[in-house]
Amino acid sequence: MKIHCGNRTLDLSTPQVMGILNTTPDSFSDGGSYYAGGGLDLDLVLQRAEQMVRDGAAILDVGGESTRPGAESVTEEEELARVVPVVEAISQRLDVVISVDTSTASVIRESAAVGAGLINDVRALTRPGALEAAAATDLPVCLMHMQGQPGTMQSNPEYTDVVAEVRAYLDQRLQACIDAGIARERVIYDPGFGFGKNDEHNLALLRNLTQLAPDGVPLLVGMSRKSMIGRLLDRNVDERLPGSLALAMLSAQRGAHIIRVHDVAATADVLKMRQLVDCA
Ligand code: YH5
Repeated sequence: MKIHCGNRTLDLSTPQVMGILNTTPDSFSDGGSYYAGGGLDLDLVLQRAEQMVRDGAAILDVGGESTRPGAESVTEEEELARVVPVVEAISQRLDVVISVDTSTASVIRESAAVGAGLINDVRALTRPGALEAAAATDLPVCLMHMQGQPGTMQSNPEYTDVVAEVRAYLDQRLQACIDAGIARERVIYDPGFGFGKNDEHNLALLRNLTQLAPDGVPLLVGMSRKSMIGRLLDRNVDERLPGSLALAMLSAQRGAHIIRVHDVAATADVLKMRQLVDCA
């Protein structure tokens, strides 16, 4: 399976690593922030981006909005200022697909104009103008499922059948994409681990990953360092690498095409080892 990301083609016949590049000033989960003095330090971001590419990331996911419960909401202007210069700088310097983690129409448009290769939206293009903006870019879109809103989604998530409900939502968003002129070949599904889900929900989604997307629609998963690992293993955020790697391997075994992680080198090793054993 191949997917066209602007001027680059991603080969998804083996699982690919997406490295997380957070440009929020409050980012606590990836062990650092790129803010110094009073602004975003582009050189620092570029160094980290370069390292992730050397470590084996096929995609870098640039995000300027924090979706964790309790996080400050970001204005459109602030999000543009955090994301667009980073996308532009990476696209001029590195050979990698740049994904933009955004729900905002203007960020979608302006990022695409400076070299983004993929739109990753945790709100599945439901914000006003987002669907139209994404359609106009010709780039692939990742549609993620979320129950509720970032601030409150973890208070008491409830499902009758989490796998069926997540699948039905993604199918409905796929149809909205098709109606807006986004070809089915451009769409990626993501069950949204931790977004309005308790541990049982997350585990049920992982166990049944293959049922979550129709044939030919790639699956992206993101569990790296998330709270589910913290709760299930009783680990602080800086102690979640082994759990994250286990989940990366398990998602690859269950058919994930793109794995979104903080620890690119370690994840790439795990996937390489799987490839050597299973896919020779
Ligand atoms: C995702 O799953 N997640 S942002 C809390 C953490 C660690 C990590 C407490 N954007 C996803 O990564 N996009 C985010 O520790 C995403 N899929 C897609 N497509 C949340 C995050 C995180 C939150």
